[in-house]
Amino acid sequence: MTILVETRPGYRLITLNRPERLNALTVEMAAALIAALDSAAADKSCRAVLLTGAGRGFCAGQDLTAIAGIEPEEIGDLLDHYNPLIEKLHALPLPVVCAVNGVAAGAGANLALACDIVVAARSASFVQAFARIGLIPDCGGTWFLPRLVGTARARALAMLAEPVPAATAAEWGMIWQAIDDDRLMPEAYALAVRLAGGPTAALALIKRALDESEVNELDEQLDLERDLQEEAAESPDHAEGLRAFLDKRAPVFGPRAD
Ligand code: LHQ
Repeated sequence: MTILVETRPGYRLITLNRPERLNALTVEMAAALIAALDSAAADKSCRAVLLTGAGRGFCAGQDLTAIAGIEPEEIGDLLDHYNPLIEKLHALPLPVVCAVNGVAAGAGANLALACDIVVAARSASFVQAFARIGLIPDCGGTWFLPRLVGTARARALAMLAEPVPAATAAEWGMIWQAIDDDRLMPEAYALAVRLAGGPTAALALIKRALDESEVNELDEQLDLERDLQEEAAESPDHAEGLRAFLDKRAPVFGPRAD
């Protein structure tokens, strides 16, 4: 199986599973990932997703053995399979944690950047490897990178295709945290559990608000915040959060109400 999906209490653990190829992506894997995300979103007991890779790499991007000798239009056709995955990950109404356990190259780097909270092992690195093979960053690279690290770094990373160590990626704001290798998965599980115990409706609305801020003017964003805040205020989680504050106790958020 090219991916492994484990249902854990409160969250789904999805593991890219072609370790002998550093989890290089195929069309089959993209389809399996989309199906796993759809299934996570449809299952009301699932409140977060954790994505990681098996073996020593996170994901080496497109499986290059599959594109040798294909026509240029077929490269575009391949992206027709990957783009819906990136969109789905980004818009999933559940928090998505990515634990980058090793090198994340090409589309693999941008798959990670499409997630909500990215943590990486200190030994991991991010490489916009595309220019090395005469291609451009895809799977959202030209969209995520400048927004995360600014245009100066985005241009250099895309053009030079140099690896960025996890610690630098964290320092630059490309990812949330670099974590000692032996602590990566325990910390990633703890993050997923913490998010799974969070106010699911508010977390989904936070994603929406931040996404829409990419294109909104301030006045539009303030209007959106007003509307989404009303929605959040209607959730039982808000009532519980407020009650817990006044009672001086930790909140116990209820099941997904969507
Ligand atoms: C691989 C791969 C790989 C197959 C390592 N494919 N086998 C999307 C859609 C449509 C079209 C085009 O593009 C895209 C987006 C893209 O993602 S394009 C960019 C694709 N990725 C790359 O260019 C990265 C290629 N890989 C590398 O540069 C290195 O493998 C990195 C820097 C990731 C890791 O280097 P090492 O740690 O030294 O490992 P390695 O190179 O020895 O790889 C281990 C094995 O994995 C090796 O196989 P072998 O049989 O020799 O043990 C590699 O051939 C295989 N592998 N990446 N993308």
